[in-house]
Amino acid sequence: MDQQFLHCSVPVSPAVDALIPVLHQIDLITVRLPFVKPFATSVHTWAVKEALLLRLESDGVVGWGECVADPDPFYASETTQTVRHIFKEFLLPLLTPGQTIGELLKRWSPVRGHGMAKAMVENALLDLIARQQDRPLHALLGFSERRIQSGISLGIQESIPALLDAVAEATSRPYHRVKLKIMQGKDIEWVGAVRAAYPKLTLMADANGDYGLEHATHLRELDAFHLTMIEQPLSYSDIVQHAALQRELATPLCLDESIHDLDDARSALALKACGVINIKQGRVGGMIESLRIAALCQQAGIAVWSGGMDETGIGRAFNLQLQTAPGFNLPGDTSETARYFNQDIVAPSVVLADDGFIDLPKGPGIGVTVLEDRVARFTLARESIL
Ligand code: OSB
Ligand code: MG
Repeated sequence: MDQQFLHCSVPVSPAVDALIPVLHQIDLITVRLPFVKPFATSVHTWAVKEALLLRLESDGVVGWGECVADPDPFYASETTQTVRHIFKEFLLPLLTPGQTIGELLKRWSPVRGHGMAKAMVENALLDLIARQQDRPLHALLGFSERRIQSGISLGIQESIPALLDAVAEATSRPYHRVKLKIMQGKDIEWVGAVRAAYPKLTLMADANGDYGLEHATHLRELDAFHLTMIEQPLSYSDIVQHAALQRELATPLCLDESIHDLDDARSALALKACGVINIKQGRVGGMIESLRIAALCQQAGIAVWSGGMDETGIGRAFNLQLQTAPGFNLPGDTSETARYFNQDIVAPSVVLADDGFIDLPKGPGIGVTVLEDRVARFTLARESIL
């Protein structure tokens, strides 16, 4: 084991010193947006995006957070209902105006896990504070503006020809890399067919935990396709077996589901379980914890990227702001709005420039305007808590 990661400390963002304002209105809003196409992983197929939004208002300024939990526990154990419960019963009661963000995160530490619920609240507070200060969130976090790399994640397809069609459509846009979802029975041949048709494409695969260590020899066949990485081949809760698998494969592994927080990242690095970490800020407890993980990985000399959870434009805007931080040097899963939704709830939409980069939206906070009439159109339920 590499002991250096057990002791190294990580710098914190200046945003931990930001003061939480008095909140005059708190709303939990459940929205459901139709996807342009269903999205399938090895575990489940989602036909719609159902998300819990948190709307915070202070003196007429509104901040938004989007929770990445699904209504089901098929990606992670948290669901929109557990988030609602943890938010109302345990997170909100510990939130006091005048506290700093850093103090709030410390007060939340007795609440074990529930990173998705914590991220939703932290996100909405950071957006609110940045908007009050009339500056972009990346500036509040301590980073300058930069253009963001793009990537697209293609769900499991019905057949190899359908997969080749999906890759053709994706590569008609200047994405910096393409990720293919794989599962048992839809892997070696499928990735091989894409590689044969696109010898130079920057390509990776994501199994969402569909394999076991007994598949090591089978997975080693993927080495032939010079993928940039293989994401989460083994169980959503494993780190040690990934370390064993990594010793068997030339292709770097990337952990997604297994990394819930900085401690998990430290374990993964110390055990050499992966060469890359997919940081989803909505999964690891928010922007501040993401920055800690990114800083740790930078010290370790390993690259990170920002994943996605098919978020609406609110969550996607947070993911864009996060990628201004140092260490996010690989293209992530930030794609154009149009591949997810015909109508989103924010403006402007994410579009790729001709060179595949995404320009940060210019406004204060997360940079986008939340279209409240669109939110209303897609609302299933709205609960005012204050
Ligand atoms: O494993 O990264 C994943 C979407 C939903 C759940 C899990 C994952 C994904 C994606 C899509 O890969 C990422 C995106 O386009 O936002
Ligand atoms: Mg993944």
